Amino acid sequence: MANNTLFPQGFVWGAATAAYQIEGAWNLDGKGESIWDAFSHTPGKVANGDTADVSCDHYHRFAEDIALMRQMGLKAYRFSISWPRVLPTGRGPVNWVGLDFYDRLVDTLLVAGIEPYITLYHWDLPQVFQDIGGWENREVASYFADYASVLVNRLGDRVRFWITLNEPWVVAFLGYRTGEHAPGITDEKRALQVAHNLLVAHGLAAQALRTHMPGAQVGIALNLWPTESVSNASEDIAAAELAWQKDCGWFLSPLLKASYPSDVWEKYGELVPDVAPGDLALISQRLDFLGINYYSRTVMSAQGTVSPVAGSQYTEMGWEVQAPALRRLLVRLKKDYQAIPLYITENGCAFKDEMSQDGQVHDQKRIDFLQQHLSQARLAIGDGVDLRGFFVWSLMDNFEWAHGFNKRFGLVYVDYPTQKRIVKDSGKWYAQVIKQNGVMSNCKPAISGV
Ligand code: GCO
Repeated sequence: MANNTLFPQGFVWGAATAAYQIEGAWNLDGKGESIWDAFSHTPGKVANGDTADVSCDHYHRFAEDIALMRQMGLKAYRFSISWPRVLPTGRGPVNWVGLDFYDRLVDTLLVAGIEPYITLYHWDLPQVFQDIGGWENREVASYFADYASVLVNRLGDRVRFWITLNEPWVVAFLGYRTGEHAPGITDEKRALQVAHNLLVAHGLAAQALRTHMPGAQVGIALNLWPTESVSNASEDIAAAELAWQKDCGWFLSPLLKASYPSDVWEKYGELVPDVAPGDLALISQRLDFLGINYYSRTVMSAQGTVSPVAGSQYTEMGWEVQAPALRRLLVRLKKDYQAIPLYITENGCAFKDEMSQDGQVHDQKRIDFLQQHLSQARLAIGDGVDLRGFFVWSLMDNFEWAHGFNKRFGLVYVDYPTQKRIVKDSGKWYAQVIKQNGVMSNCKPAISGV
């Protein structure tokens, strides 16, 4: 294998999941209701009426799932914690049974030689908070820091990596602008306030984590996608740049430059959020790493989004497959923002996976997808980007939010009626990548059938 396909020594190979998407046990052992429980139980909100009440039943099957991770040779596992499982009323008394679940999960990972990366918030806000305004209510940001303290006090002796929020863009804009996600509100002004309050919550939680665990590695995971101009015409380029600042710069700039992008701020006019004195200093405190969730790009002209892009392949989500844009994104981050270690905290794809006659899942398209993205990630490292790790979204098929169980992203196939897991060809391929610390064009499965 040529050296330039090898990754740096110690590169972190992982996979990611989120609590609501896999755990099930939505009302067991004292867990409180989350906004996603409430949302998925509301008719018409999720495709096919699906809910994640049971989902992959990971709450009961986590040991089996960790055994699969070990078989694939994962070095790290990124998962999220369900806030209402630990604090059923959001604050106040701890549900020890719920916290114990995460304690056992962490211990079982460590025994398997897998490093836990914890995400504190992957969208399942305690419903009791929604009743007092949810993320629009700034007090919730303080409660989030208290929740972070509970977790770091219990798990900080074993967990080094902490991700405060997953994709605040999605929380704010799909939750409050399009209403496609919980809590299903459609109001742009409120969405922008939520986006700001989330960043405040990030800042407060980062402080809390460091207070209780001085060595904590604290980061945030943003969904970032390059917005690229359809042509070299200056009006197309300007439209693409504005869109980038509006979606990605809106989070990157406060975090890494202590300010909101001024052009976008002006365009928003009276929609802009209330920002209290000191907020931007709080938000822009040191980050130990930035997590990037990369799935696709957008192509723009002065008239708007260009889609489909002629000649491009699309996933089941309707997202363009565009690995070279990942490299361009990483290089741009290095150029435009302060130097900071980066992780790809999510990358992956949904395709129509089926179990074949032979009982296996031959997902060659996913292998091709991951191979292309890893190759581009490796090229970015060659460009001087400080990329430390890569987490496939997702470890296993799961509840894909408003799409329900219709979209399969996993390295592991889940047969929901029986809860049987089958490592897909892509999972076997990934095991080989990990073993060799790099992508080879002829990677053979490192493990055979499960
Ligand atoms: C995301 C989400 C995941 C999704 C994945 C595919 O962070 O967007 O973390 O929950 O399932 O992105 O849409």
